Amino acid sequence: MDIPETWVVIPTYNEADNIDALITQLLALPVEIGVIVVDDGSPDGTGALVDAWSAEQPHRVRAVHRAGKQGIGTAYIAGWKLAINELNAERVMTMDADFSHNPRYIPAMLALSQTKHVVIGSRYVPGGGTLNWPLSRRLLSTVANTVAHLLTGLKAKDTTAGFRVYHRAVLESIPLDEIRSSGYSFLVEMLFFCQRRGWQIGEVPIMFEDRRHGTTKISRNEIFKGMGTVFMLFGRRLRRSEPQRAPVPLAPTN
Ligand SMILES: Nc1nc2c(ncn2[C@@H]2O[C@H](COP(=O)(O)OP(=O)(O)O)[C@@H](O)[C@H]2O)c(=O)[nH]1
Ligand SMILES: [Mg+2]
Repeated sequence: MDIPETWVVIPTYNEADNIDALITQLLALPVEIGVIVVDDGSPDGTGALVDAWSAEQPHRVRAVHRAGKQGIGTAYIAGWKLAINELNAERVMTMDADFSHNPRYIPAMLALSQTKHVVIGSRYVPGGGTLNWPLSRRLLSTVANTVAHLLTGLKAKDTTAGFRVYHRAVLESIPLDEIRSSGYSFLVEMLFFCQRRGWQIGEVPIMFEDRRHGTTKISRNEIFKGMGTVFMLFGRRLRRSEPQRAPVPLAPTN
C-alpha cells in the first residue's frame, strides 16, 4: 500500500464528537491524503478513537499523543515533524477538527498548491466568508486580521486561518523551534516567516462554519498573547531582523 504524499495535521483537544466523522470524510476525498491527529491527552477520549483508526489503517492515519494541553502551535510542529521526517510527505496541510474547515475545499487547495508554495483556505477573499459565527467572533477576527496586516505587512487576506497547505520545502526552510508562539498566534508568526522568505502564498475562498459540537478552546489569554505576537513581529519588521528574501520562483516540486 502506497503512503500518501500529502498529510493533513489536525490538532485536537476534546474532539471526540467530531473526529470519527472527520476522518471518514477525509479518507473518502477524491485526492489521496493521510491524516495525522495530534491529541493533547483529551479527557474525552479523542486519542483512543484515533488509535483505533491507525491500528486499522496505519498507512493513512497516525496519532501523536502529548501529555496535557500544550497549545495548537506546538501541536502543528509535532505533526509536521512526523510528516516530514518519517512519512516523507511532499505537502503538509493543517486544519481544525470541528468542521469549521470543511474537507470539501481540500481538492481546490491542493490544486492551487501546484503553483503556490503555501495555500490558505481563506474567509476574506471573494467567495469566502463565515457561517453562524457570532458577531463577537466576527469582530475579533476582523480586528485581528486588520491589525496583523498593518503591523506585520502580511499580504494574505486571511492571516489567522488554520486551514493551510505547505510544501515540504517551506517547512524545511523555517526554524520551527524558534517560533515563539505556542497558541493561536503561531499562525500569524508562521505566515510572517513564509512571506519574508519569499515563498509564494495563494488563497482559496472557503465558507468557515462555526464548530458543530463542543466548545471553543480560544481564551482571553490567547487573544492578549496574539496581540503581543503581532507587536513582536512589527518590531522584527522594523529592525529588519528577519530579512525579506527575493520571491522564490514558482518551480513546483511535482
Ligand atoms: N493538540 C491541541 N489541539 C488544540 C489545542 N487547542 C485547540 N486545539 C484544537 O485546535 C483546533 C481549533 O480550536 P477551536 O477550539 O476550534 O478554536 P476556534 O475555532 O478558533 O474557536 C481544534 O481542532 C481544537 O481541538 C491544544 O492546546 N492542543
Ligand atoms: Mg473551531
